[in-house]
Amino acid sequence: MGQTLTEKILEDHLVEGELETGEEIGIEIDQVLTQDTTGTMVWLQFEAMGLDEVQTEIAAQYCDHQTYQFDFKNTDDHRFLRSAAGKYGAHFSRPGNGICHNVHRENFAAPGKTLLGSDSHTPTPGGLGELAIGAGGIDVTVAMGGAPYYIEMPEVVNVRLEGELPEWATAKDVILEMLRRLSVKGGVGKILEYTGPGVESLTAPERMTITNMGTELGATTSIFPTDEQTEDYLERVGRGDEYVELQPDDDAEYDDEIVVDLSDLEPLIAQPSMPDKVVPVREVAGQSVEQVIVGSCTNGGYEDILPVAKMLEGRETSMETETIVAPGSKQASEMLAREGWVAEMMAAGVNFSEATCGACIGIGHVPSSDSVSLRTFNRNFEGRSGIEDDNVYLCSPEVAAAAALKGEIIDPRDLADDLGDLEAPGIELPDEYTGSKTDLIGPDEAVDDELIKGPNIGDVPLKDQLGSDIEGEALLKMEDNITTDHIIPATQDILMYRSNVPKLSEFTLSRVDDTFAERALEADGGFLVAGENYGQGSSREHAALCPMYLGIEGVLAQSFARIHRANLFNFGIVPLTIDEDTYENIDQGDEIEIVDDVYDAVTSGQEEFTVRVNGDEYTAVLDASERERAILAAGGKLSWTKDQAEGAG
Ligand code: MIC
Ligand code: SF4
Repeated sequence: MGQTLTEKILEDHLVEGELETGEEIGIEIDQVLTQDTTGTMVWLQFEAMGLDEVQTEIAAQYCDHQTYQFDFKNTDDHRFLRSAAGKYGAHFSRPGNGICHNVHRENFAAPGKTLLGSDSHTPTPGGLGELAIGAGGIDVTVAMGGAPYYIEMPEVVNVRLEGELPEWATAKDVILEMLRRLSVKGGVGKILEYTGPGVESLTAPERMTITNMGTELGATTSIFPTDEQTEDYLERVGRGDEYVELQPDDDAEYDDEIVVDLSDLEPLIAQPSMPDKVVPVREVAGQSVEQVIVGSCTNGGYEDILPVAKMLEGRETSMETETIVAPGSKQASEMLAREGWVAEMMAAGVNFSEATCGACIGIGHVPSSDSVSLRTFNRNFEGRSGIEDDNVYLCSPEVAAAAALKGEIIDPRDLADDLGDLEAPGIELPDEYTGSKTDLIGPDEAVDDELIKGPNIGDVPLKDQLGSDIEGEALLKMEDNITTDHIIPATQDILMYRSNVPKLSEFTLSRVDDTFAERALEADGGFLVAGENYGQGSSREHAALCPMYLGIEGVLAQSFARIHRANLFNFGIVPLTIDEDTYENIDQGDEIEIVDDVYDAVTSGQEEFTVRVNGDEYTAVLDASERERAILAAGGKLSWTKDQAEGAG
């Protein structure tokens, strides 16, 4: 039987297990990436594990999420990260150099390699044929120390692309269409492998817009085969020698198939406040737009901003709309500046910003209250923009530029009809991606060789070994699709405590209930209860680490998002799956008791647990591998890894 592309790359990196759906496999990791808001924990854990040198081919530390440095805490984090990269042998990308995924794709992403990153959009270079997976920080730490990364072999789904995109439809519309069809949980447990005759019409950057946002579907990763487009892109970034041809076998068997005819697509838009609330732009046209932002790791490339610049050239943006362009990398900014496009955009009324995540997580450019903000980003979870009553729409750069010109949501085809002389800009790659490399410091140019820790950088909290009796209150009952932005928001006032867990924990779930953290600390133990897809969104391990710090011992949910589920194991919190009936029967405040001897049950491989709620008994399921059970029993991955090292030594 033939192999899928996913299977080929996995087999090449397989160190444990078999490529059977649902089986746990261990794979070798070639590259890791981390960023400023997850990276401090990565390196603190690297230090706590007693590791002394990066073992992967490439390790890259980016400073991208919080680059405005409002406070010494941000600058201290960045200085610490530079020192850690220097001491342990990683590349260091300075604040302002751009978003990790953009800078990584320009400099390091390569077909056939594996990449593990402490950011949920790590799958971006799947568009170049790299098998790239997002994970919690400690998983990245361990991989960077040279150990394999373990996952359950996902289903591999064939996403067959046919036809070609018509004018004004873009790669963003391809992934918005996928979200419309599959929803934010439609990709959980799956790798989406793109195939079919439509693939060759998409340039590598367009493919990376699609793979980037596979994360919003909950997919483990997304990947494209490699071909002339891939080679062409690698040549233009000056790394043509890293090209390898990678295709699935003709008789490859997939677990499922989805067909998308590109020629049927039209400009689409995701409405507030979930990336899957997708409709044609025409359905919501006419609403006035106060803010437009072009950028992010999804649509912040040179190729994404150039169409905007072309559409705005010689025109003026609406007086009612503030238009911001924030490229994904300094390289893109520098190239657009040298070619004169930055000046054109500025003349049209654009507020040109530095290359940062910034506004995507509510740092800067917060929309005014109860107004419409149109963004080319990948996520629009409620409150993520920095204000609770936000109305964030997600769309392509072309749709964003059309709104900037008109001052309201408009399908660019209709704007073109109105204006008469507006042409579809299409996609254009530069002959050569130039741009200085001054902000990327290689391991052999390291500035520091010792860790520098400012006063805000704390220790990694440890949890005791798993106990036998777990009981406590259902401290919070939540609905479906709770995001990590609900659990630990990423806005500036909170983000600056990512290296200070006791302080950060005060904000845990405050968006859902501002008494939670205090109640949890007082209760000293207890449960969280949630519906489907609990913990979707970010890779931030703080969303498990902080509940752990507050004493939460178990989460009962109808289902979990992949990375968050792994993070719960990594921090010793028992994730139990319950059915809808059980969910309905638990109220916030109920006393919950796990009837079994939890330690024994977890270590002996028991799957079904009896949970007593107000005297009634229900079944909850622990679906976990032997390794995950051992991690849970040890009180989390840090203790487990240390125990293993001691055992071995
Ligand atoms: C996000 O998009 O939510 C983030 C901020 O990039 C996170 C990482 C983090 O929380 O630091 C992610 O996607 O993993
Ligand atoms: Fe940054 Fe937003 Fe991309 Fe996350 S989704 S890496 S915050 S640009």
